[in-house]
Amino acid sequence: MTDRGGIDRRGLIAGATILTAAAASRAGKAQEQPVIDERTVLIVVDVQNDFCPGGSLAVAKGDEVVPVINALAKRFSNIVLTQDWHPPGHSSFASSHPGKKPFETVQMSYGPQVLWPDHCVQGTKGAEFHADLDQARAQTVIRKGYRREIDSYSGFVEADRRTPTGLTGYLRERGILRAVIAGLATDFCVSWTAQDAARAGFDTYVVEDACRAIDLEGSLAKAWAEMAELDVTRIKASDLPG
Ligand code: VGL
Ligand code: ZN
Repeated sequence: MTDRGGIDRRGLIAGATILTAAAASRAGKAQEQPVIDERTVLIVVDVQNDFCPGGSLAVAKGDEVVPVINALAKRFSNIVLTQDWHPPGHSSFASSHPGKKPFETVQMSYGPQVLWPDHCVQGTKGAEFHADLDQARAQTVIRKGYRREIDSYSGFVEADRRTPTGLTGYLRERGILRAVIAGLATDFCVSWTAQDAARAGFDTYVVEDACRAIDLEGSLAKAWAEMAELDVTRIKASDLPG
């Protein structure tokens, strides 16, 4: 790895007087590939029509992740999908805030919230998974963002940072130790999901070429920096063991 996380970690090692085994193992992790076994899950984030070209919140080249993820998924025995799933009039929609436009930020009870075009409305075509995404071997779908007043970028904890989706419990109960994450969008739902996976104690990897970003005012660089801070490892699909 040549990313910022790797450099930071080496800097930390150089400056440390005592390096614990746990810190050493974390420090080395950026060089590693995840073990893919029955204790590893692939989390496929929000590969839905509205985030693909032609959708209401289209991520540039969002559809390009589909063949990469389909190929990746063949190597995993555990696959979970997340699905952005908003009621009409959701509080993250600019249309719910008179005078506000998409991509402006407002203050919500839980903090700042970017306003979006209406997207992924429950039961609509835009909320469906991309038609070419292989769903057959997915074991569960975690829907999120279904409470009108709370958004949820993360597949684990909603934007109030309190309300769990149930995914942590589901994965823990199944004995999962490692999460490999891909999908849309790198700087919002993928990043938040990866950060929460790491916080929940899963060894967490993001497959950068199996993701595409929105990149709003530096959000992509910020997302990678925040993920690195939490020891999320940035990998490429070709880094994964065959
Ligand atoms: C997402 C903005 C709003 C995402 C979801 O999937 O990254 N972004 N809702
Ligand atoms: Zn959304």
